[in-house]
Amino acid sequence: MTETNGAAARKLKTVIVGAGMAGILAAIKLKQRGEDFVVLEKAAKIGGTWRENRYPGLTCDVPAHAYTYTFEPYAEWLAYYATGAEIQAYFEMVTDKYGIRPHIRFNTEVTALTWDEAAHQWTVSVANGETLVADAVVAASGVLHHPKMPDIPGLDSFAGTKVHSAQWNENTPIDGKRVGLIGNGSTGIQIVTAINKRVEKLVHFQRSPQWVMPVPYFAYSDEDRAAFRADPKLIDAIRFSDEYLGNVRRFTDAITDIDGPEIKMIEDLCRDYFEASIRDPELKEKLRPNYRAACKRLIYSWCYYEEVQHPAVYVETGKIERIEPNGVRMADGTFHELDTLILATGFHADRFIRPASVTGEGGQTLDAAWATRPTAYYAVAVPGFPNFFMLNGPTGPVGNFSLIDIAEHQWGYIEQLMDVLRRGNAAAVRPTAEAHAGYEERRIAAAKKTIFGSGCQSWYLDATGVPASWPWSYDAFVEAMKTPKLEDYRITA
Ligand code: NA7
Repeated sequence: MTETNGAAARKLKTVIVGAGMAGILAAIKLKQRGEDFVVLEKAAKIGGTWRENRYPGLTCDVPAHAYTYTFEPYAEWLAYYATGAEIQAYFEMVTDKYGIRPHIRFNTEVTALTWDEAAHQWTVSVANGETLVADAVVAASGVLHHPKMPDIPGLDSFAGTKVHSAQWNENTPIDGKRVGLIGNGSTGIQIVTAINKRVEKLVHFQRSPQWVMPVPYFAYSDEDRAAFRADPKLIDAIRFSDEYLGNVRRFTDAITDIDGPEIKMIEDLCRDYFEASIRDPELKEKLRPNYRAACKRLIYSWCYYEEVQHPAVYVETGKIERIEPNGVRMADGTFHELDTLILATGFHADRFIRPASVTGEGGQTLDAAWATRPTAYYAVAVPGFPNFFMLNGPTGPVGNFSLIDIAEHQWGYIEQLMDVLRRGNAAAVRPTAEAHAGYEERRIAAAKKTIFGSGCQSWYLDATGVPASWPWSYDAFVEAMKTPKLEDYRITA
């Protein structure tokens, strides 16, 4: 380790990749420090996931007042859960309020990041052929943004309108149409609740049933909003309430202790809700999961079970044989004639900053480093890739809680690593291979024992079937993010 004390602090030049929730967070924090940074955004607008997803029914399943930056509470939410459009408006507002927009270069896709060993800097290549240099890179490129198309024969032969949920087009024919919907993760379920009364019929193709957690839903009145404006402590009272933060703690305890009382509580809630809600015995058997609640990401809903029982909805659980120009053919020969086919089939969750190519020390690539699985030391840094920091990167906490909160804690950790570069003569900081290997060994052993690894398919699993997430409690995460163990980092001048 290099002695870094004594020398003057320096300002860093940082490139932030992505102007979604995490990139805007990083930009605000760097701006407040008076640092030199630029945000490179491939699209023409900010917002990341909230810019891309515009399907009917889009709602964030984290209570609205908890899905905000801690430093920017928001009195204007219309209801306990916010729609995607409201959240997009929130991020637009914050971007302007903190003067971030002039720091964003839109329509600027990062294609390559290359560590320059001599200069101790990243060379950042963008799609128009230009290059920038940076002392540090913050990869805030999101997790779920590469739509996954289902591998069903004949998909391209469909002659009606076909759309992936994340590429929603406002003109998609829904009203009075025969609509097919493939996929029943959080997205597919929200779409059912939003379009069931608009269609002639909705065939919901369900490969695996889902557990649904009943949650409260209510609108905030003008008086509520006026009260929030007048006294932001009322907002804090929701955000830091036992109902939200207590639930987050109980939730991570439930995930990590699969024989404990918290997971039993979740299982009981889901089962009781299911048993009490579905009236038709045939539909009930179709919707009954055969794996444990919370193994797949839990569906939080206040209305799905009611809406799926609308007469226009048919839940099809047979095997899809192929897609034909006019509809979907099932293995038993049944044919569903359709005008519109919606693919709510999820995302390639293992991409992170890729397809941008990232080349670190000694010419090693992130693709090679991640040949087995995407991984990062405490989810933020990778051995061999100095001064490269990730927000919501691989192995971070995922679940039914706010990723803004997770990113804010990660930022606190990353700032301290950047402080190492700012102070003294340190030019490069990266975790040691040994520290990372030890972390991964502990993490994988623990992850296999979480509820995510209890026997179901989900986007939480990596290519080897191991849950790709933080496998310990929320409090353990907060504690780990408080201070990086610098002895686990190689710091060089
Ligand atoms: P998810 O949660 O990955 O769900 C994808 C759904 O699509 C799921 O029901 C899959 O069934 C289904 N699927 C995928 N491929 C196929 C094929 N080939 N045939 C039939 N069904 C298929 O994506 P979402 O967009 O709903 O949610 C992603 C996250 O966004 C969510 O967790 C929140 O964090 C926000 P399966 O269960 O694999 O049988």
